[in-house]
Formats: sequence, structure tokens, C-alpha cells
Amino acid sequence: GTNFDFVDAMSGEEDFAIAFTANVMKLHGKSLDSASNREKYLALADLVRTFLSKRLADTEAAYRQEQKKQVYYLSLEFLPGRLLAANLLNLGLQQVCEQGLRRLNINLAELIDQEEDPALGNGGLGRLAACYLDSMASLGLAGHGCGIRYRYGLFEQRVTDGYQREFPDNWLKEGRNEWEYRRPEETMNVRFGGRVRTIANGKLHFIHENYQQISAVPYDIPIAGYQNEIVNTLRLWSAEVDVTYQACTFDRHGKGCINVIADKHATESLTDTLYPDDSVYEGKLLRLKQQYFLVSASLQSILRKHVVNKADLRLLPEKLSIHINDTHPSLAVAELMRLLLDEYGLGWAESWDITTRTISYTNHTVLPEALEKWPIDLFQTLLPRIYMIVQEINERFCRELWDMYPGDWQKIKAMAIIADGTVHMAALAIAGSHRVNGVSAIHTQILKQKTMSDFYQLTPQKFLNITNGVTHRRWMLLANPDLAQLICEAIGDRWIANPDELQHLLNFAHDNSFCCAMAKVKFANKLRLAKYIQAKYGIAIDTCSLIDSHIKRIHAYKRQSMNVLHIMDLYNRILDNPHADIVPRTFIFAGKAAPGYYKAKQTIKLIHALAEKINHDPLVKNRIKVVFLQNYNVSHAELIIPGSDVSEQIPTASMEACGTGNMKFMMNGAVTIGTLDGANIAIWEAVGDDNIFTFGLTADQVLAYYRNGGYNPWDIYHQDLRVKTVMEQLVNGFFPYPEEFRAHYDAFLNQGDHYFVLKDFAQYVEVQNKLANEFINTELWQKKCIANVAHSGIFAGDRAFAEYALSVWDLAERPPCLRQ
Ligand code: 26Q
Repeated sequence: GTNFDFVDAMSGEEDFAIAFTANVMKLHGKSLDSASNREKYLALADLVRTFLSKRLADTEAAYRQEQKKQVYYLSLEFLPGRLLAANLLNLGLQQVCEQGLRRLNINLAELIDQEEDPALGNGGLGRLAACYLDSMASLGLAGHGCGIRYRYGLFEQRVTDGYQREFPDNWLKEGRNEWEYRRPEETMNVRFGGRVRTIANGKLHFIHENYQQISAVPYDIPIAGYQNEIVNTLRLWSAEVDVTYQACTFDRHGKGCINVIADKHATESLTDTLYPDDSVYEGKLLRLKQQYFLVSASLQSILRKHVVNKADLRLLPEKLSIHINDTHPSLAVAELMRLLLDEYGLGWAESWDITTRTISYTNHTVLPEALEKWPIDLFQTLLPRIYMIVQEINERFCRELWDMYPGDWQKIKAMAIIADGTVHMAALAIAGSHRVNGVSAIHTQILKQKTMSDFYQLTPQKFLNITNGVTHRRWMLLANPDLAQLICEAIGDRWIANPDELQHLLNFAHDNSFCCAMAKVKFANKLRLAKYIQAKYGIAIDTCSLIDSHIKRIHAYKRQSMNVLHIMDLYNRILDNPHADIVPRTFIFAGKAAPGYYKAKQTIKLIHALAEKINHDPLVKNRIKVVFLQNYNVSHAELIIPGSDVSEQIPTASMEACGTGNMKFMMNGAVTIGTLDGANIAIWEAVGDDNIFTFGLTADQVLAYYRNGGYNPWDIYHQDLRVKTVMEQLVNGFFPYPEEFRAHYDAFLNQGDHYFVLKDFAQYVEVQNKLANEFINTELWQKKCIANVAHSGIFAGDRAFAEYALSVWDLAERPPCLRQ
């Protein structure tokens, strides 16, 4: 029989063991005894992929037959996390696999650990895309990801002597990924550079000449829905040059094929690396090339499929939706226009109508430095035909604005797609979409009232909020199986399909045995985390201590430095009074800094300098430990989040569009200490004052300060001795090398404290104290944990995606959780 008979027949673990053993032999030409764990992992993944393949093909056939509306989620980033355990869970194979392997004396967990964690994203935005792929498949929506198959993922972070060092993330060492299907037959060609010749014979024709053409080869990764037989795809494009038929003429230097191969490698470098910056837009030519490469390859293949199925192009918006994840793929607007106009011969008005009704756009940031603007000359040289189309879009758009606001040049200039020598990608994305959404209530509010207020006034019907969500399958069932099981024992398993049902847990907040069981699960997860930290860093942490985690990209606005200042103050209390009554705490940090971001890198150094002092000071008597976990990735999050008591979500209000880590912590019963920003506000509304610790300036207050030129941090320095002390400690030799943290000192005091760290400090300390005192009241704390889990259902990705299905993509069938 075939490899997947064993599961299709549900024949059980014995057949599984046989099939697995045979697959090790087939794949590696080795017996089980002589295979390494990595080889065993690859054989298992291959077996699971075989199983996925049948459902992938069946799903595709079913969609075609039903003519189901397709959603294409275009994103420069996807951070899916490891896939083996997720696939086993979603395919319902966990048990048969675990027990089958046990028969062979193999521990499944050890094989799971052999998988590389694909790092094809920076952080929140890429992880959100992956959560949504999971939700779409699980809801039975025909939603697919389109991205880039970066040869190297986000850099690997190693810390030496407290400094971050970056290493290439060589995730495809074996030349291929075990989950993907390479589909060379579906290769698309993408054109760069050259020039455009215009011919007028009745109609205008645009002939693109002298371009460089690069092949885009798709690699499809199957994405399984949760126990529903659906398998969608994540299609990742790779730049490749086929030299098979390229003649190598010997030039006068006698080089021949060497040149051809050298050109091949230069061209293929297009998809070599992911840009490692998640908050500052970098106007690099290669980045724009990557964006167009993704957009053009994706749209060509989407349209080809549509046309091959004999569907009318005029029906495009009814048959499919194209969603763009931030402005990074916003060239989709112009590329879809190009294909409709030049390749399929439609007129402008019709093409524009089709385009705007097909495309929708999610904004993920209001930080001005992150808004994408491309210099015209660079844009025009790389994409001459696309630039012509953008110009035409801009002209028509500005004419429309002129009709609306005659004479208001200032407003028109502020909204124009091309202005001040640059192409404004957000303006292009808004003009070319029928829906624009923010990712939390406050973020959407700020978009409407500030960042995009002109556009909102022009087309209010385009704008809406859809608060982000995360997949509770990965973040609860997979990352915290003991908690999931406990919940099932208490309220049954319907919450898995319908996370709102987690609310029933509130009935158990006063149930002693349930509370104890929850505490036990948390303790076991803390122990698991402590063992990892001990093994990896030789640091012993107290599993009874309050574990407080701050894990996310390192950025000034996320204020890891404020967390550090609080720990310094806590330490100062011990130095002042060695017997101070301090609740034992473990502070965990993890996160990468953009390689060129000096201050963020110095924050990593500061965390290490502090850890070095505190972890070794006998006066502290182990009451405080500080740990920095290196190379933060999805797998580390799966380990840290279930083992944490407190979730640090302390950005300067108004700056974090949403945050999604906050939701994952909440699902796992950690209590948030947070500012009133992004989804923290929604969490606060869901759990109520008693079950979250909020503090600090509101977004309105922060924005008001900015309008009035900021505030004077020296006032606080002089008023609050604690602030003065920690500030001086940054530069007075308290840490070795007194000049090391001068940049931080200056930013806080001499450059106006742009992120309001000192302004929020006193309230932060106060609420940290309050939190610690409530933590030691175990019974009270358990109730908080339960309340957090119970109210986390609204943050499930399924809810978020159902909202997209309904309000953005207009999918005919309502997903189950929105059905009445
Ligand atoms: C742009 C141009 C050139 C190079 C890089 C970039 C770039 C790359 C990644 C700009 C931004 C990003 C990533 C942004 C991001 O992760 N934003 C986060 O998105 C989450 C999901 O919506 C939110 O929860 C976070 O609040 C937001 O910071």
C-alpha cells in the first residue's frame, strides 16, 4: 500500500511504526538503528507530507469544483514556526505518531526539536500572517499565502560579552525544505529595468524593451486546517536562473561559462535575504526589487489560474480577493493594472474598477519613520512601465481631489501618490483598495483622526478596524497541552472550535481543585522553562519566583529600557536595605535588535550588564534574576509564554499598532502589566481592572505632549531621587565602562526622552509593586490567571479572520463562528 494507508485506514500505531521504518530506509538508505535524530525527523516529516499531499490535491479540486472565492494574502514576511507538531495536531495524528514511535523507542519530542524554525519574518507582522493562514485553513476558507522563499531567514542572534552579533540563518542547509513542493512548471517571469516604447495605432500600446527578466519559481508549503481535511498553500517564490540553454561564448579573456554562472548567482541573490528591520523603512533598491518580484509573480499566477479556469476577468472581484500585508506589497495595485491593461487588453476605467474591488490593505504602523516612500528615479529606473501606471493613477486621483477640494493645493499635495520626488506607498495602497483596516481600535482611531485623516474624510466607507488575533491552536493546544487538557476536563472541548466558550471557565474561578490544577500546570511549565535556562545559560532560576517576561523586538518605543530601570531600582532597594522585603522575581528578556540600530543593541548590552551584576551579587540572595534568552524565535516563544506569570506590554502609548504577544500570554494565564495602547486596551476591557495592571500616559496625552514640543525630563530627574539614582548609575561606573550607556543617558535626559520613559517611571514602579504583592496571594492570583484565559476567546485568529471574511473579502459563506 501507499505510505498514507496507515492513517487513512486509522489502522494505528503498529502500521505507523512500519511505515516510518520503511520511510527512513527509503529516504536515507539506512536502517533505523543507524539513523540520526535529524534523519528520523526528516523521514517523519516526509511521511506527514505524503499524508498532506492527498488532502492538498483534494482541497484544490474541491475549490475548483465549487468555484469557491479565493483569498491571496500577499506578505513579504511569514513566520510559521515549526510545522511538524502543528501538522500532527491539525491532521489528528498526534497520538498514533507518538505511540507508534514509542514502540520503536523513539521520543517524538526529540524529533520535533530537530526542525529548523523558519525565520522568514521579523516579528509581529510576519507571525500574524502565519496565524491567519492557520485560521483560514481551519475555518475552511480558501485562503493562501504568497511570499518570498528567502534563502537565509532573519539573522541568527548570538550574544558575546553582552553584545549582539548576527549570523546568517542558513535554514536550507540541505538545499531544500522538507515541507515544500517545488513547482518549476509554474514558473513566472518578472521583468526589471529597460525602457517602454509607446505605439499609437488607434489604441496605445506599451512595448517594454531591454528589460532584465528573472524567473520566479514557486515552492508550495501545505497549510493544514484543524481536523477538517482542508489543506491550503503558502506559496513562496524563489529567484532562479536556468542556464541549461544559455550558450557560453568565450570572450577575449577566455572566461566563457564562468561569466554565465557568475551572472546566475548575482541574479538569484534577489531572494537571498530578508531585510532585518521592522520599524525603519530602508529605501534600498534590492528591497523594492523583492517587493515587485513577489507581487508580479503572485499576480501573474493568480490571473493565469483565473483565466485558465475560463472565468471572466470582469468577475475577478467576485472570484478572488488580494490582500496586502502593510504597504510592502502595495505595488500590487499597479501590477494588477498593468496585467489587465497590457496583457489582457482591458480599458483603464474597467481595470481600475476591477483592481480596487479586488485589493484590500492592512496598515500595521503609524511610526512616521516606517512609512514607505520610494525616490522617483530609483522607482522609475527599476520599474518603468509600473511607474507610468502609478503616474496615471496619481493624475486621475489628484484630479478627483481637485473636484472635491478645489484650490486646496496643500491638501492635494499631502494626499498625492507622487509628491516631493517620492512615491508614497500608503497613498497608493489606500487609493487602490476598497478596504483599509487598522489592527486595534485605538490604532484605527489614530489612522482615521491623524495619520490618514485626509483619506478617511474622502472615503470613510473604506476604513474599518479589525483587531488582530492569534491561533489558539498553536499558542494553547500545542504550546501548552497540559493547560488545554485541563480546560477540556473542566468545560469540554467545544472551545477548540469556538474559543468564546472559554468564558465558561469563569464558573471555575472559585473551584479550589480547578485552581490548584491550574497552578500545577503553570508550575510544570515554569519548571520546563527553568530547565532550559539552566541547561543553556547555567543560570538557576527559582520556579516559585514571579516570572516576568518581556519578549519582542528590541525597540526604544517598546521600552525594554524602562523595564531595566525598574529592575535597577529594585536592586537599589536591596543595596539600601539588604533585608528589604522583595518578592522573588525572575525577569526574562528576549528579542532581536535590527543590526543597524545602535540604541537597541545597547539595550541588549544594558540588560546583560545588569544581569551580570545582579545574578552574582550575594546581597541579592537570589531574590532577583535577570535572564536574556538568545535568538528569540517562535519556538522560544512557545517555551517562554506558558512558563510566565507576568506579560510585559509597556510601549509608549499610541505607538504599538496592536501587539499580539500580549494575546498569547493572556491565553496561557499570564497577567499583563501594560500601557493603554494597542490591544492592551481591548484586553483591559475584556478582563476588567482587577485582572490587568495598567499604568502610564494615555495615547491622547502622549500626542498632546508631542503637539506642544514634548516635556522636560530634568524636572523628573530633580523631583524623583530614584530616577536620579538610576540615571547616574548609567554613567558613573556602577556598570563597568562608564561611557557604555551614555547614549541611553542622553536620550533620556538631554534629548527630551522621546518615548516618555522617565515620565511613566513612577507609575510603572508603583504598579510593579502592587503586582508583586498580589502575586504572593496565590489564591487571588489564580483567579486573575483564570479570568485572563476565560476572556481570551475574542483574541483568537478565527474571530479576526471571520471579520475579514465578512467585511473585507465578502466571502459568501459565513465562517462557523459568525453563523447565528
Ligand atoms: C519596510 C521597508 C523596508 C524594509 C523593511 C520594512 C519593514 C519590515 C517589517 C517594515 C515593518 C515591518 C514589520 C512591522 C511589524 O511587525 N509591525 C507589527 O505588526 C503587528 C501585527 O499587526 C502589530 O501587532 C504590531 O503592533 C506592529 O508593530
